Order: sequence, then C-alpha cells, then structure tokens
Amino acid sequence: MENVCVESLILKLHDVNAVKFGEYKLKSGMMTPIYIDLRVLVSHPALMNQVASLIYQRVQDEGLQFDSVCGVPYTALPLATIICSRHELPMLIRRKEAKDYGTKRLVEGSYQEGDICLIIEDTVTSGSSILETAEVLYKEGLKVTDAIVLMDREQGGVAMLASQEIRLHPIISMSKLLNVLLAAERIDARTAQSVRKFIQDNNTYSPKDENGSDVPATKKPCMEQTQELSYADRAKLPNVHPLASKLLKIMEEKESNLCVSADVTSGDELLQLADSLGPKVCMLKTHVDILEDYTAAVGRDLQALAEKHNFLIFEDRKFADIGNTVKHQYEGGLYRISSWSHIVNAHAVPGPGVLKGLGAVGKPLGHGCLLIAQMSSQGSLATGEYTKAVLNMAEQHSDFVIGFICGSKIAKRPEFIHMTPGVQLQAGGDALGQQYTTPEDVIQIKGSDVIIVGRGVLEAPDRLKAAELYRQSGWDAYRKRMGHTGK
Ligand code: S5P
Repeated sequence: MENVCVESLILKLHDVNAVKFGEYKLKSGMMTPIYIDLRVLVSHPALMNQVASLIYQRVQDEGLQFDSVCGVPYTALPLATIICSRHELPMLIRRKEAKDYGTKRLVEGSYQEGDICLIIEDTVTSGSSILETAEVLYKEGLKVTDAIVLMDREQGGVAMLASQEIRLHPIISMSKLLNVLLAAERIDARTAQSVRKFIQDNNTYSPKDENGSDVPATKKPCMEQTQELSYADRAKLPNVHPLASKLLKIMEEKESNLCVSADVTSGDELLQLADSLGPKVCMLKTHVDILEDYTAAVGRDLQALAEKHNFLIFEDRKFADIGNTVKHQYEGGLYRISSWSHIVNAHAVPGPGVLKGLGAVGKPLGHGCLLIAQMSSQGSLATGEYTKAVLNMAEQHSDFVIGFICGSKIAKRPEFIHMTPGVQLQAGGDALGQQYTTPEDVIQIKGSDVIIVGRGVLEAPDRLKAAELYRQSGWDAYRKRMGHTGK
C-alpha cells in the first residue's frame, strides 16, 4: 500500500517540477544532474497533505517516540506544521537567526531539558542541515534520536547522521525515484544512469577510524541502497543457499552474469549450444518440453557439459499446480527434470504448497527454486501486491528458494539472486507481448543480478560472438554498479 502511494507521489512531484533534470548548482557549490526543489510544495496543497500523511505514516510504522517535532527551516516547516496540527503534537520552531530583541531564543515553543525532538526535513544530501538543527536543539538541552526526510539523495546523509547517533528515515530514496520515473518513461535510461553515476561519485561522507584515517569504502556504514556486496562476497554470506553460493562463485570466476535461454527444439542443437556457449554463461536455461526428440541421454549429456564448462542448468518449467502434482511433474514423467537440472522455477499462485511439493524432491538433491515475482510480458498481472506476496513466500522458504524471476531487484536480502528475462542489446519487443530492455538497464539501473537472453543470442548470425557481447555488457554493467569505472 505504502509503495503505491510513494510511487504516485514521485510522479506528482515530477509533474510539479519539484524534481528536475539538467545541470544545477547545489547549496554546497557542487553541480548536479538532478535538482530536487520541494519549496514548490506550498503551491500544491493536496500534494503537501499527501507528503505530510506519508511522513506521519512513517513515524507510526517506525514506532518513533518523541516529545515534540521540529521542521528544518524553511521547506519542512509547513510540513511539520500540518503534521503537528492534524495529530495534535507539540511543535518547536528553530529560528535561523536569534532575533535581536525580546527573548533572543533560537528555539520557539515550550520544552523541558531532556525532551526528545523529532526532526523533519524535506531533502537530505550530506545531512548537514539536519545536524545543524540538531545542534541548536542540543544547546537547549533537547535530545534528537531520529529524523525523517522526504527525499534522500543517497549521498552519505544516512551514514553521516548515524555517526552522530541520529537515525535518518528516508521516505523516497534517489534509487526509488529514478526507478519510478524510468518505469513511467518520464526519463530515459541514460539520464537515470548519469544521475546514478553522479550519486556514486559524490558521496559526501567519509568516516574516520579511531586513528582519524579514512575508513576503506567497504567498511563504510552506508545506506542499504548504496551498500553493494560483490557476487563473491554474497557467495560467502553465512545464510546463503549452497546452490546460490555456487552460482555466485561461478559468476565471479567466469565474469559472467549471462544466462542463455536455449529455446531450441532439437536435443542435438541444445547440446551443441551448451558446448559452444558453455564458457560464456553462468547458467543455461532450458524449456525441455519444446524439444521434439528428448531422451534421457539429452539430460545426461547436458549435465556433463554443465560440469565441463562450469555452469548451472535451469529448467524454466514454471510449475504452477498443487504440491502433489508438481512433485510428480518435477521428479517423474518423461523428462525427470529433477535428475538433470539444478534450478527450476515456480509461480506463487498456488500458495506455499507448490514449494513444499517441489522442495520434497529438490531439497534432498541440493537443488534450488526461483519464484516468478514479475514477468517481462506486456500486461503481466505479477505486479504490486502480488510481487510483494511472492517476496514474502520466498523469505519463508529460503532453504529452497534461491531468488526470483523479476524485472528489477525486489528483495533486500543479498542472499537472493535476481534474474531478469526480456533482455536484448536494444530495447523493444516482439509481436507476442515480450518486452525487451538492455543489459545495462537490468544490471546497473534496476539492480538485478543475471540477464536471461534467448533470441538475442539464438537469432544472431554468430551465436558465440553474440553470447560474448551479452556477457561483456552484462559484466560491464555489474562493474559499473559496483563503482568500477575502467574495464
Ligand atoms: O517473465 C518472463 C519469464 C521468463 S522465464 N519472461 C520470459 O521471457 N521468460 C523466458 O525467458 C521465456 O520463456 C524465454 O524462454 C526467455 C526469453 O527469451 P527471449 O528470446 O525473449 O530472450
């Protein structure tokens, strides 16, 4: 529910020019390709009310305890006023300058020493405006433990404030803003990418260790969205599924986040593809039921090729029935899928029984399952609340679910692997509803881990060359996401 509100709010903020793309100068003098100007909010009362509601909802969700609320002057001041008025919360006003007559107070309102004051801010870059306000409050004997910000530019504010023992709760992160505007086609992939790069290159916070030296980047207490573990680091996480760990290691070793979708109709062609493209891929995806001549030997030979070239086999069976049926479909029948594939996938539609049925067969064999959380096809119903429910189901079955088929990163747990189909070097689609986006968009912008490419490779004049091209662009996008600029 909250997500939906945040998404529509982002679009409305864009409508009223509160978010602008171009070349702008920040207060600090820094040039930025994105400018957030929430001062215009006062001219849009309905939007103002929505922002206030979201902020208050967050206060409640986090269960924050405080005695009063203070908006950082000036933009957040009216927001704090609406919230305090609506919910009858005591407010404090911080003066920017002490008036030179009367009480000379820097903080207006009634308070007692030791009172906790919640700070509200409109936008955070480095966090210095919040800290400035907190320092004025500290001088008055007040305490500040938490601050809420509508828009976090993800440039180090969360970490800087955390180092000062203030927890910052952002409602909209820069990543979220870009993803929503991109999905709504308000901006193009290039703009999103240039903003991401700017954000990565301009982190304002560099923590010091006990000796006053800079802490290496990997130790920085960054925000969730900016903290990025490598595939290799994720492979070593204590709770990672052994098969996910194996895949992540293969990806790192082979410098490949490419899964080729071997959608061919003859066993020989499948095996030939596996042998020639094997060195380029971390995983080969099959649709065994489109083979016209499947025999058990195909499964066996495919397994041998997977060993030879160090890739995993993913049978894209999309199981979607009751537990008892999928158990049979996975283990038996003509294809005996569980005997040769490492990974299968399932729809969450039947409920957790589908995972219980598949798990009964797959778990003892060390196999893993991907849940289909989103689909690349036009008009897919796997969106919003459904996707969230899939995520929940995965979390409850992480001893078998190793990740998702999805359009972008949807789970925060780094143990889950995100795999995205509908990938070609040029965005577009086919006549039957498939929608394509690029490796760069999928890996760098949308934060997914693996690109699944079918016809982009299969229909190329030279399949090996095409696979290498996709491997390279997927890997480059991953390296850029990790903050590496060179090759
Ligand atoms: O949402 C999805 C899920 C899957 S697994 N969209 C997809 O396209 N797939 C599969 O990925 C699809 O069944 C096909 O095997 C492959 C995409 O093939 P391409 O030729 O369009 O790249």
